[in-house]
Amino acid sequence: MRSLLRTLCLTMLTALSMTGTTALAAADTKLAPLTIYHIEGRRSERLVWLCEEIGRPYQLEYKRGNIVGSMATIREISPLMPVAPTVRYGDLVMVESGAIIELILAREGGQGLVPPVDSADYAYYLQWMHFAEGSFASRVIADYRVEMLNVQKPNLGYKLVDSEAVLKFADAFLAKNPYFGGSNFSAADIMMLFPTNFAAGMNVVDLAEFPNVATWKQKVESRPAYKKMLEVARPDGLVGSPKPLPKKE
Ligand SMILES: N[C@@H](CCC(=O)N[C@@H](CS)C(=O)NCC(=O)O)C(=O)O
Repeated sequence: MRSLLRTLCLTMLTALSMTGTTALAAADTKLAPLTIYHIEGRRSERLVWLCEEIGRPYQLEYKRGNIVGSMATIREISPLMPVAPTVRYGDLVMVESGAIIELILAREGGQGLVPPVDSADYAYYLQWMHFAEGSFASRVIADYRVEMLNVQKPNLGYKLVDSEAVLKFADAFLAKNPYFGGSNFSAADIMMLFPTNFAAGMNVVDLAEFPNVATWKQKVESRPAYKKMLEVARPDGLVGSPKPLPKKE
């Protein structure tokens, strides 16, 4: 029974690890091989989405429905900093989604996902590329954890770092610009979606209060490359997500 299960798992894994390469058959042989070590619903989805946007071949490694197993694989590749995403890009093993995206786009040509360097949009692009992790994800995740403690021990009155101010800032930008990179869809949008979805999905904020962000989210999630990402990197929907906060009154 155990060996049957192992064979089944190996077959599934082989199928999964082939997904990206199969989807993008017209591989450019000059490109360094890229393996994305992934966990469903996590930041590694950014890289799958990026590759689907630019038609860049990749190999996707994860154990479907098995977050612990996917993390164990990542730990083998990056024992000192086991996080999703970890990638193997040519001979390099690398973490930090924004840096990986910037490296791929810089080495392989912006592929339409980076505004021209001398444009006003380029400054916005850089701001939101870095804001996504530097301010947005860090504040939202801090607020999620603090609010969880407040739910468990209401009398301690832990203070939040104010995710709503972050969303207000993003919403005001999107009132004047269709995308975080200014006029066009860019890698900054790919970076910004994860913390937006974490904030909304975990009930840290109510997206109904930020209509421009809500409209933008709908727009970027309807892109064919995003849908393809969901198909290959999240085939069973969200698995093993953290517990959402109670909904705000
Ligand atoms: N700033 C990093 C964050 C990476 C990160 O923390 N990833 C999460 C998943 S979304 C993770 O692997 N967490 C597991 C852990 O920290 O043990 C990035 O953007 O790549």
